[in-house]
Amino acid sequence: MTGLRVFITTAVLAVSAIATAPAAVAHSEVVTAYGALSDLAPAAAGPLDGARAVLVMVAGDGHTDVRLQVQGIDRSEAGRTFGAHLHVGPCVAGDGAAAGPHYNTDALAGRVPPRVDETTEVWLDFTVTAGGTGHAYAGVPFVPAPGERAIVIHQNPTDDHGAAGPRLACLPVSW
Ligand SMILES: [Cu+2]
Repeated sequence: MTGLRVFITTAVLAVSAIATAPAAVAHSEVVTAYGALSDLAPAAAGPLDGARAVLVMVAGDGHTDVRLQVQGIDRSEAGRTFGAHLHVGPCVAGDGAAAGPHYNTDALAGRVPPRVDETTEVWLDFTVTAGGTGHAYAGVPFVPAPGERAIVIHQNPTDDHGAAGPRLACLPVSW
């Protein structure tokens, strides 16, 4: 847990730096979420069973830095990459569909067709380390609107169309 505490402290320090900077950043906000992942595929044992995660989002001036740290992943999965994204809906154990589609700024703005990439969505794919952890960072040119939302972790890496296969687990994030 020490690593997780350091992670959060770093985010808080970053915000302190923003707060003391000249008025360039009028508003900044930090959102954190942490805890055990909820299982979205409970019918079978999975590589993320028992895993935990920390999410930190630091938003300001139309930009958001998002960091995800996962620990407790089955170490036999070292080297595997999981897709992960911010979804619009809530994280409900056993109900992957509840999380809804990706949080996509174009889709939410009604743009047709929406662009699906790392500038309109929050993609947080991570590759499992030998120690059973995963780390991801996304810097996006928007500030996600508040809501009851979910970070969904998928079976596969995210492809060019934003698809990453079945939903395995999620972390709730509300602000
Ligand atoms: Cu997703």
